[in-house]
Amino acid sequence: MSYDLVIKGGLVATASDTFAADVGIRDGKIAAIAAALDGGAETIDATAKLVLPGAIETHAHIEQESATGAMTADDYRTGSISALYGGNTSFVPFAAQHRGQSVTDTLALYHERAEKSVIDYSFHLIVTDPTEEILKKELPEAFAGGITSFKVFLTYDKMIVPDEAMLDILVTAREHGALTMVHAENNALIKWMVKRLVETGHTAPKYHAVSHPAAAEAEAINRAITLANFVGAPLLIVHVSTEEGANLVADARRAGHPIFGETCPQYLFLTRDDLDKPGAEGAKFCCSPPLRDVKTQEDLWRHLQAGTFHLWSSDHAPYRFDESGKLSAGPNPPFNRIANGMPGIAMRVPLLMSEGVRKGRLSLNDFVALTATNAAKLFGMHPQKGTIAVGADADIAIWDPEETRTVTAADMHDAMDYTPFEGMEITGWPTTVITRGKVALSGGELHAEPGDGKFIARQPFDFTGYTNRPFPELDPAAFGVKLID
Ligand code: DUC
Ligand code: ZN
Ligand code: ZN
Repeated sequence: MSYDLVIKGGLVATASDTFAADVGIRDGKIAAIAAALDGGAETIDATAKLVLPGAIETHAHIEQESATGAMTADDYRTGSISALYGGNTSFVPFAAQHRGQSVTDTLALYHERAEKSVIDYSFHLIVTDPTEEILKKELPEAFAGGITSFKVFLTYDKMIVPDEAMLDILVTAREHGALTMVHAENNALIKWMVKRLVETGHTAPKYHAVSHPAAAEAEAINRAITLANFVGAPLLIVHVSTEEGANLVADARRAGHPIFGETCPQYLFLTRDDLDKPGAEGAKFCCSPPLRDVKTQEDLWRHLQAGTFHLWSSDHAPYRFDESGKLSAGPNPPFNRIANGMPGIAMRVPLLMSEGVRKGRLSLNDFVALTATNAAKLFGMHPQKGTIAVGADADIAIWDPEETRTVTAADMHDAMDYTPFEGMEITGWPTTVITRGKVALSGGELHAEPGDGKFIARQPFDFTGYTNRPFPELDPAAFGVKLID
């Protein structure tokens, strides 16, 4: 047999197995996995390296306008390049529908923006305006076009979806096999806190954390799960930042509901003390939900180890530390006028390798699940993406588990002027990244071109293993009334 490329001598790991093998690639696909393969037009020596599925980033804000008009610093070129340097071979950023906009037009705009991506991509829709037309026509059309997930917000005045509309959205999603993602924080509680803090002159960045209490997250997660379970719809709670929130996700899973959780590196490696840096520096660490404390870091590690979270995502939301981003309201902005979010798309996977796998907190297989396989399964891309198997896309990251580097902003290869992880010493880095059989990155050199990335039309949510039964009030067999399809 002949191959375009053979990766020789590495230790291959999937979400279930770790084994020494050569991997043969032909026409952009994995064609063979065997103890020894010859016949490669090109060969990569992976001795003492890990050969892993390319990671899949499923929470990133790229070339996205916020509801207040702020544009992220990264576009699809820089965002995808930075992702590649962090071992990612595909990503699923958001396409944000703002109020009054059509979903169809929004998607067309993001399809155009994403043409310069160097890695494969899809989008989650952000839905802020679920009109009848959108629920009945535009969302089903989007799902049919391979956009099988979307995000709603239970907070922010310009984004918030009331509970009744949330039920409409969940039912539409369930009917069409789409996965709803939710930003779960109680809007009223946050606004009540912000008002009191600002009125009393407490406006430094550190009060951002005070204004978004753990209770706000717990209440909204509980509500979102209750609504989803009521109609039997799958739900992903994104960026869970508290023990209370993680416990709610774990309880729902234990009860057999299709409820999923995601957490992010910032909640395990940073704390609210970072918001208290001198001057406006704390603005760099303003994100929502906010950074918490050391105990919460330990709680979230425990939940990560226990399998509560399916996803480990960056929530890359890059706003520069200048007037285009964090300082748009002036050099010393009040905490409630600082763009929410921080960059991290290049660091998500190396942080988990270093602090998770290398420090013995997670197995290599759990690492693969959290960074690639679970995302591919949850978002309808498996087995094309997210694993090393014959027939899958040859999306592979070769890692040197021994390489140690100190994190610097320049090494992120993004359009940002800081990284919140500056100065951390990280062991384990991707050295070669292969996208659909092409060496896109090797030895720090980029070989990918804008346009190399292609759109991934995703499959519907897979309900296998979940009962998917709504509450009895919606079951025609129980009360003789048919209220949903
Ligand atoms: N939610 C996100 O998911 N990212 C950035 C800000 C936010 O509110
Ligand atoms: Zn969010
Ligand atoms: Zn986000």
